[in-house]
Amino acid sequence: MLRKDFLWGGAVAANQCEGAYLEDGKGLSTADCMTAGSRYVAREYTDGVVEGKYYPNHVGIDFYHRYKEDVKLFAEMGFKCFRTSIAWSRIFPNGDDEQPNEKGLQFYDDLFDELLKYGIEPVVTLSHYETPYALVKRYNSWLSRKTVGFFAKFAETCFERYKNKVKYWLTFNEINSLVFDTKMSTGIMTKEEDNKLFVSLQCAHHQFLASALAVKRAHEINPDMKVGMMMLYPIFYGETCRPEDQLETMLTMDNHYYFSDVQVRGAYSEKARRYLANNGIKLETLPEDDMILSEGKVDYIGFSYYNSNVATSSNTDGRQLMGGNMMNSVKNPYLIESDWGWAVDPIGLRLSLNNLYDRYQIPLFIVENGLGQNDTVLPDGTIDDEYRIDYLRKHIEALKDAVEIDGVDLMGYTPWGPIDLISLGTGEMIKRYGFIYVDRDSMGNGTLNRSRKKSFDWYKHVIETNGEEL
Ligand code: BGP
Repeated sequence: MLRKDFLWGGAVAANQCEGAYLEDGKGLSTADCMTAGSRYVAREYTDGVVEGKYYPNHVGIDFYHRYKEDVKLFAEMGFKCFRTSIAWSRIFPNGDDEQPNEKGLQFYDDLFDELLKYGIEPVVTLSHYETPYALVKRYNSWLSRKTVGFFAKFAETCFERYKNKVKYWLTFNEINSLVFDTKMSTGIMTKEEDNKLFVSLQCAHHQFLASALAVKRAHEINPDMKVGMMMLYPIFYGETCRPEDQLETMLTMDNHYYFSDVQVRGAYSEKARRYLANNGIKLETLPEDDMILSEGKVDYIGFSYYNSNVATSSNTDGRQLMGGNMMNSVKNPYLIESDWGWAVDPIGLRLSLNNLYDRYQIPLFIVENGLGQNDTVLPDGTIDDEYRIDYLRKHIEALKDAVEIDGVDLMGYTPWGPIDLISLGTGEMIKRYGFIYVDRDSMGNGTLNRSRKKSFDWYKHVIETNGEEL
């Protein structure tokens, strides 16, 4: 049985749904500078907002103005929690402002009040792939140690303001994505001549410090607050049982445990130190850093899981690859792929839960999972998304196995995008995850009206029965 207080809900990010990108004093963020793309065309990250280009996040799904209607629908499904993020540039428009923007703070007060009115616990990410754009221009974003201080102030402002409303926090969304996409989480565009590994790991070091300072401060402000780390868990299988493929699998995963080891254990592992030295990376640090990290260990691990990947020691030139959340790998012949090429693998979720729990022994929280697929609205207005139900049912079965058979301590499950929103990877609107359909296409046409899909009632029943009836 899942625990009685299991946190069923859904997860979004401010920049992918709120819109109102310059309203009520909000400053420009890195996410506001991402154009629309598709599965085949990469999103472009522009220097500020360029006229004539389409930026889907500027309107998102207009959650900023419609959140009451949306929260009501979440409540109707029986959500116990709702994960969203705070747009940093709503609170500190330039990131380095002296005073916070009151209207930004008020928006989240109102949103949290609305959730709490229905008994829905907010789960809040402080940084979900958006950095105030001014910090990128003025300080080179997370490469600068100054940004640690700016973030710490932002975090403290949020903890002080929402200490009686928000119990569950996450610091950096998918922090380990820094190893393969520095731009997404920092806004830094590396140049040919840059040492990319140094840039990403120096930014990571600063985010580790910022996260640790936030954890410590949160506990001082309200000891009941729980602050988690958030990682993309990219489980890898070796392509064959050749030892070389297994070694490749281990080395690939080491790149990701590099992050969770620091945030959970409060120190770089010996392996991480060797990795830095072997790659000739000398991080810029201060003597107090070890202490800061050790005092800011997280309370739980939040992670996203969508698909599994395959590691190989063979040459991949000319081979057909499969997609996945933020990365590609060689194909897994045993799995089917979604329309966007991501391998559907519920057992991979059970394995991921086991891997993380065996390694760290602290509570886990699946804060993202789901199937991105376009939906067809039938002539009578209904949407029969049985494929989404099927995906989620199998993943919930897998997480139950991890809890009931393997003994994993799991706090909750918040599938990604309970309401359709802008895709992070492609900027499309038609890559839909929701139980709630939003009438808008990838070019920005549509009424933005909301309607219930078939999965809406299904998920409601899952929550009602605490996952007993799927
Ligand atoms: C994760 C992000 C989310 C998100 C999700 C789905 O990496 O944390 O912000 O959107 O993946 O990815 P996509 O939107 O590309 O389908």
